[in-house]
Amino acid sequence: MVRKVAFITGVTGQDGALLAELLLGKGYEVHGTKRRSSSFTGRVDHLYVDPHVEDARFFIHYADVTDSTNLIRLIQEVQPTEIYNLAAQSHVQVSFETPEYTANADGIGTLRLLEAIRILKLEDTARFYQASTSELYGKVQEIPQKETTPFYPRSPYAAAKLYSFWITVNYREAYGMHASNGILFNHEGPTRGETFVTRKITRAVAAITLGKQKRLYLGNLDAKRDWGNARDYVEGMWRILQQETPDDYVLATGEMHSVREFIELAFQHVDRAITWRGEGVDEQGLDAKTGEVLVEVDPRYFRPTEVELLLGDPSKAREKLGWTHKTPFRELVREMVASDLAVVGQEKWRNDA
Ligand code: NDP
Ligand code: GDR
Repeated sequence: MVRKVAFITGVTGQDGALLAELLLGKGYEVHGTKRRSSSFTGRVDHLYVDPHVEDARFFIHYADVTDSTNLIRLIQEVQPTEIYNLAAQSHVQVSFETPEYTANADGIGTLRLLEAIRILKLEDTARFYQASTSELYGKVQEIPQKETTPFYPRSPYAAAKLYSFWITVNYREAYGMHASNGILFNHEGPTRGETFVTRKITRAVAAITLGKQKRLYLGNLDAKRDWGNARDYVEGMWRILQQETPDDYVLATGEMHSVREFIELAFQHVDRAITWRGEGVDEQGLDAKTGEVLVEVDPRYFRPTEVELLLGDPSKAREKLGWTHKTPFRELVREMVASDLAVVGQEKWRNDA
């Protein structure tokens, strides 16, 4: 039988947990990394089984992508056939506050993993996936954005990921590694981190509906993104590594919406229509019936350099990988609002009790 052993850095993140679940379903043995400091492991708790159980196939190891020796030791121990590098300081705005750390984890972290493969002479047995991003496109050069569109990073996060993109290409060309980049556009879901804009909105809509919050403060409402469902995207990551030849692929929906549209749709799911008043920093979103201010712009959420719009062309992934996104935008928003109504409802119930 062919050995199928996956090593996932950042398994406690949104994508890591969904990917682990997908691969376990496909019969893989899955090894994921978490940090000693990870305070939140809720996304993988349901996958965990006591490693003493005979048929356990999911294992968690402590690791940090800023620590080469622990990566080398772990990869030597696990001897993975597929390595998915998802670990990153993944928040664009936070990268302006912690640029050096972000470069270390999101840039050099990738180099450390590629070097581990080389040092351990696993070039012929281990395939490597790098979590590249639509943020690489940054300042608009072409719409829609595809594999051949020039990059123009607009944040320390994107600049670090640019290094990772190219070092992955370089190790593929220099050492014949099966190393690929997935250039993924924004993908979301009920387990998305709470400070990313979609989850911030759906949590707030739930909290406002349940009387736990009065107002939602946001930054740039004009930003436009190509938002897909994370569940669909982890399937694409896996498909990328099943190809005979390593390559780079855009995964996107090919549809774009503004932050403002996301807000309107999220409130629609709780039967509230929003009207807009003012402009720029003075813009407010009002309940169309009562006039109550539900959304307000707070400049603290503006970024020093913004990525105004991202729209992906996933044709190559469709043709070569047979991959397409499956979740309509409206359905994604509905699923996130419904999930947050349940989550916030439970929190309220516990607090009240
Ligand atoms: P999350 O922020 O949800 O998860 C990131 C994971 O990386 C967490 O498990 C985190 O652990 C871990 N991590 C952070 N720093 C380190 C470190 N120094 N060493 C080891 N682990 C670390 O991100 P997503 O799941 O959304 O994204 C996964 C990857 O895909 C990231 O690399 C992201 O940049 C990239 N990406 C994401 C897109 C998206 O729309 N979601 C789109 C394109 C790319 P901890 O809990 O300890 O912080
Ligand atoms: P992004 O996602 O920067 O695209 O990076 P995020 O959800 O943080 O921002 C999307 C857009 O919304 C605007 N925005 C706000 N953003 C946040 N977080 N909070 C706010 O209050 C707010 N108000 C408006 C932003 O300015 C931006 O234009 C995500 C991450 O997952 C990256 O790791 C990944 O690489 C890219 O997606 C693709």
